[in-house]
Amino acid sequence: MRYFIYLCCTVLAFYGGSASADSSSDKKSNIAIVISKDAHQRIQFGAEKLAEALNKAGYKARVQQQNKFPSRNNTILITEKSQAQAGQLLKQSGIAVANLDHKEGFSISTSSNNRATIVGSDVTGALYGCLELVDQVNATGKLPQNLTLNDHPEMVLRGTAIGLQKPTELPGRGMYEYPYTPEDFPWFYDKELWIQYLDMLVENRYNSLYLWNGHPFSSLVKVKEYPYALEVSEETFKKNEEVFRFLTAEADKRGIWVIQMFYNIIIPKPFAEKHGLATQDRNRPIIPIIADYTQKSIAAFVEKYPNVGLLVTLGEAMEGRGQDDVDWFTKTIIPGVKDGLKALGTDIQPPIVLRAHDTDADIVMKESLPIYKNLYTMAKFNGEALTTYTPRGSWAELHRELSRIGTVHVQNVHILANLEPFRYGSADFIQKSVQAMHEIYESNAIHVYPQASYWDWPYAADKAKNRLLQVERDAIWYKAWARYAWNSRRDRSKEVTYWSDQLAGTFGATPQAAENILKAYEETGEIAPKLLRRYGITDGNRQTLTLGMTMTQLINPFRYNLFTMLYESEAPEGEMIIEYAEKEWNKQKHIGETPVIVAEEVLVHGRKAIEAIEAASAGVSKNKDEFERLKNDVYSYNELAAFFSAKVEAALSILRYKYSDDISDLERALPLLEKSVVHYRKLADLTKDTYLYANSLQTKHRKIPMRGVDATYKHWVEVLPVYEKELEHFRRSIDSLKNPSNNKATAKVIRYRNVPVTVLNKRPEYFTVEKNAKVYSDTTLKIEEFASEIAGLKGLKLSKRDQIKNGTTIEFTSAQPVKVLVGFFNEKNPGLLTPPDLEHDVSANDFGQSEIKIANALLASSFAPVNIHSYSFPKGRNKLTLAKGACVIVGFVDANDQVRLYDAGIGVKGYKKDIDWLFE
Ligand code: ADA
Repeated sequence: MRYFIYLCCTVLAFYGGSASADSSSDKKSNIAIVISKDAHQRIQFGAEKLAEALNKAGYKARVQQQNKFPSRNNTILITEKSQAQAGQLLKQSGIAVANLDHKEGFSISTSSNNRATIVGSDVTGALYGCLELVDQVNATGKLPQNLTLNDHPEMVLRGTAIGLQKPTELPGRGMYEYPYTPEDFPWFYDKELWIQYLDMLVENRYNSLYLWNGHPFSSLVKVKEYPYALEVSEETFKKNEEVFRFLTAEADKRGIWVIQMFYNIIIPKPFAEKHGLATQDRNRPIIPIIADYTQKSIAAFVEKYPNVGLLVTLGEAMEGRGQDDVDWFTKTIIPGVKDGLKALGTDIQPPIVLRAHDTDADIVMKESLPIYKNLYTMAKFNGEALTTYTPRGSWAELHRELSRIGTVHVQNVHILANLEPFRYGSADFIQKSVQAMHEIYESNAIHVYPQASYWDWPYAADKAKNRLLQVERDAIWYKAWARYAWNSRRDRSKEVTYWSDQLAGTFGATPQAAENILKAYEETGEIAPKLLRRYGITDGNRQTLTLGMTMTQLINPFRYNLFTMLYESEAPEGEMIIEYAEKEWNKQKHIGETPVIVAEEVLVHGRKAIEAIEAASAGVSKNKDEFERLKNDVYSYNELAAFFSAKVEAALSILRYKYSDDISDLERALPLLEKSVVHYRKLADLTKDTYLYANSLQTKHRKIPMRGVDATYKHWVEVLPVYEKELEHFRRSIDSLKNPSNNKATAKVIRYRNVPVTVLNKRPEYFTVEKNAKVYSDTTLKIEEFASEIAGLKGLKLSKRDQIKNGTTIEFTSAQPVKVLVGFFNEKNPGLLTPPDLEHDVSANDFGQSEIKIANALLASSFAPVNIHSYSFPKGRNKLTLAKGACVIVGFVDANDQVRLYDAGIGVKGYKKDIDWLFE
């Protein structure tokens, strides 16, 4: 009772104080922020934030929970549409209820004397209304008077991603297999860091947070029937439970759904070991015990964390596309969720987001919607990069198809492999990208990856005394996507003012300096997208663009498994380097964005960015260290642009030689290639002391420009010698060509050597790689032509029909390490085995098979030419399993054979000689 009286007195004193104070709106006054006694925690959170902002601005504001909502001076009233007070408030304030039709919308009405009303269309809307006032108070230092504002988000889901993943694989584990432990993810247990991150999310009005991991369940739940599946110690398990509960509760307060992502089918290591299974195996059919375990662990998860949604990747660890995906989703995952809901006694369905990655999502959706309503789809915006805001082609069609299902379709701004590691803050590019999400993809939701260093969360790649946090370094990245996800139709000239103001705040900059900083961001913001979409091999993270590209990658991209969708869908209409060279030679008209246009444009972007950042320097008074780092990034982008520009010009001259046979074309290329190395050296100098690495994925999956195995070739300083050597080699090749007596002037042929193996398949049949040999036991397909390197190899003659129906399994023993050479037909056709593809399958290099060893190496009858890949095995007994589809087993060769990688051009119409040898 005493406590009650005390409380009343304080409230009265507080309130009385305000009433007797000068109530003019300019004067800093006591303000009561009134919310109802049973106000939702999001409204409480919003009210507290508003009080904080007002107090910082010099007011004395305090939150009061009471059921009377008095209309008087110095009072801010907050509620949401369905609350008891809403009707009265709407009437008093004149807010029209029709303004509150949108999810997460709000209306604010303020009058003089610090009177304000905030009504949300729901509790999150009320929270956002508070935050809108917070922003205004922060910007102007006072509570706005006579304001009427109605607003709501344009995109319905606005989220970010955090990976519980690491730059390298854990010993003895496969890709994505990272149990949640304090040893591997100390930051996961750092509650302060979570609060900092969640506050950033809510300040930017994000309403979802996705945690990415291979198989999180065995770190977060126990399954009664499978106690041995738990992957972490009891002590860690308790910590995980606690942190996950804390995180989901804090997120909920801020109107944020936590959504747990997982890959399929991955099983926990102890479970796998107990049952003699692999943790993941793309070629494994669905096995009942794995299905049962997965269903039960999902059920346990849903029961324990009912406020958490699921993001599902069907694929990567499951065979391609097909019925298995549908079955797994409808017979294992959805039933698991439903079992969990049943155990909870609720029918409120958590959201399940289905990724269209390595899956026919539309088919899976069709089968799933009748049994589960709260489904969403998600697909990558520009692959694993940022390349264009004018996406088109088949990828755009897929997006539209998913949007038109009628459920919400989420844009996945996935790993930004071409933006790593430099700062990115082009508000213009980002705004146009979000507009494209609406207009071209017809979608209405977004999910944003970290700007760089996804695999190294929470740190950025900068070499600084204390490692920089991404949440701080890349604040502009998170802010820009969120701002346009909320409203993409903002007026560009006002946006320039908005961002300049923001940057003026960050760097204590004069308006002119701030505008220049924005300009530097926007000019550099064009460079990486243009370079990748016009010269790149892939939109995937097997390429790190900022480390550059080798000459053979520029002049012979097909040898490196060119991912053609990059050019067809993720770039404006235009030409590749090789197309441009061919057209030039044939004097044909060029179309769209050409390699030459980009080579010129990136130089201009680089120059303008430098001019802008230098002009800004003198006007910066705060965060000077960070400004210097940003400036260094601008210089780095400029050198990167100059490196590519010169190298691409060299490439075009070299490709001309392919047609002209004129050595002067090569001679013309030489100074250009030299120039590119000079710029790369400058880039290495700029990054030597400022960056730890370029790419955060430091495994064997990285291929371009160099193999990234065991965290190698991850820094410019390491890659520079590659380009220096390439230049030297080229110089010598020109000399050799000029001196015909020098027999080094053409590539030397080194043959693969057969090694003895015992094939354990039933009654194996063989063929020899020679003219007219039959490569299958059940067709008449005969070898017409082949590369000298594979002549005489002993291939395995299999049944083509059986390969198509059941896939290929070869068991064999050998006394020495061996590589199995597998030929993939160079054509997309349902009956043919698809080549290893790291864009959709991270296990595609587990045996070193992702790279083409000899392109167009063999021609059999009228079939497409065959590209050869190799699968490495240790000595002893081994098994090679390939998915369904025809391929040719060309031979078993010595694992140490180092045959030059190249394109033999066999069976390729109009093929012009191999010139890769000029560089390697
Ligand atoms: C590719 C990529 C992986 C991962 C995956 C996905 O396989 O190489 O790193 O991002 O796609 O989940 O989309």
